[in-house]
Amino acid sequence: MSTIFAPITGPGGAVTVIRLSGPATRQITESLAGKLPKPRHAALRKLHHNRETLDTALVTVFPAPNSFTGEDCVELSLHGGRAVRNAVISALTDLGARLAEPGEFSRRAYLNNRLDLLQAEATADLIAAETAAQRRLAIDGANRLHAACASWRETLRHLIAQQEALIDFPDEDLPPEVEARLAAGIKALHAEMQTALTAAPNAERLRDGLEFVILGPPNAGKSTLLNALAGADIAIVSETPGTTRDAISVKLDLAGIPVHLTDTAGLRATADPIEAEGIRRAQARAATADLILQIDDGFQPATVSAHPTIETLHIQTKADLLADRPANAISAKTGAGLPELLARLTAIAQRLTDTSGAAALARPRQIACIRDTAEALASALANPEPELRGEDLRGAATALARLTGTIGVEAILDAVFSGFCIGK
Ligand SMILES: Nc1nc2c(ncn2[C@@H]2O[C@H](COP(=O)(O)OP(=O)(O)OP(=O)(O)O)[C@@H](O)[C@H]2O)c(=O)[nH]1
Ligand SMILES: [Mg+2]
Repeated sequence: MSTIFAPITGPGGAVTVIRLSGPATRQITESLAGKLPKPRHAALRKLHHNRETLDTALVTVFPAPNSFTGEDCVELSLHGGRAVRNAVISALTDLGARLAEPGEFSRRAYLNNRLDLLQAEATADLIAAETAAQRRLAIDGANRLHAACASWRETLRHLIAQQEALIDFPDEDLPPEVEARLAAGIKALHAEMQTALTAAPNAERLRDGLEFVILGPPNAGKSTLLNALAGADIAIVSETPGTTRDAISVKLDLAGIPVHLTDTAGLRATADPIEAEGIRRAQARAATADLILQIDDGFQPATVSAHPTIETLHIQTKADLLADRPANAISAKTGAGLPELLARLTAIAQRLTDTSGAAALARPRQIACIRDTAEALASALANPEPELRGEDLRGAATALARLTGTIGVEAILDAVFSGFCIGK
């Protein structure tokens, strides 16, 4: 097993922390810093290499197995700055350590049973979280999923044991309730997983951010609305119809929920190939949106949505120019109706990401594991033949074990850990 290291702080700070993990960690650190401090006590040491002083650093040793990775670990808190970091990195390389791959520390932690796959994914999500709701999903949602998973595993273990009893003692007079209780147990577990699967798209949306797309005829005030909602001058506004060509996105934080709001080219028949490409892109964005903001300025025929299955919010713009202002109309010029629109968008965002306390399956991998488990349970229910039912229940247990990684499959591990940043 090689000894790996990586800076675990971003560049530009006053301090750079480098983490080392692996069998040669102590020896390499001693060579750099001299006598090691007591475990888990930070101590100041001069770092030397090739008779040169590299830095004065705080050194902390975390001996195996009580470390992040479960291996011997050291953290070196250096002065920030590229020269110090580069000098220490090249000294560590000289001494036989190598730069860690993305996610390699977490992968070792998983292999040493310091965390399971769900916990590893939750850590990655927490680091990537940009809004309050995403942070909560990465902490509370992941805790709920972890607890649910443990309880499902326990239930399934009992169901398998009951099924084994039915297989092993077929001729004895087992009371008929045993069979009925088993079927009811499978049904209840299946229902719990269906509930989690129903909430999954909302958890996924919260993790990835919602996609809201502004669509409508040219000159209707789409770019003006994007700028107003973003509170910044991002898209070009002009009275010339057909101004916007590229789809332009901004990130909004609606009560802690991340929303990507996209402004698009105005929809109309056009001979201009560049504008036509812009319109094609607008429709493509709308086709995968969570919400379409359908803009109408009251001066030209409203466009009919080509995306009837996607939730659509109709918005009347330029209220200041209309004699009698319709309810819900907005004016970017006077600001009328904008707070109400923001409140409606926030309510929609909350509804689309609500997981209502369900176990939050926020990744395709997690959803696939639970779907496979639920399918095996459904098959067990449809199978009264005890041996076949037993087979289905064991299949369900295997699929569920993949969720936490109790059954590790190399391909799954690669997919999970390659999504991490270096240093995690
Ligand atoms: N009076 C008034 N004018 C507005 C309002 N919103 C937008 N406008 C004007 O309408 C014109 C078009 O605005 P844009 O935001 O560029 O419209 P668009 O829908 O992005 O247009 P395209 O990019 O061409 O599709 C500009 O002159 C804006 O100043 C409004 O609420 N009131
Ligand atoms: Mg525009």
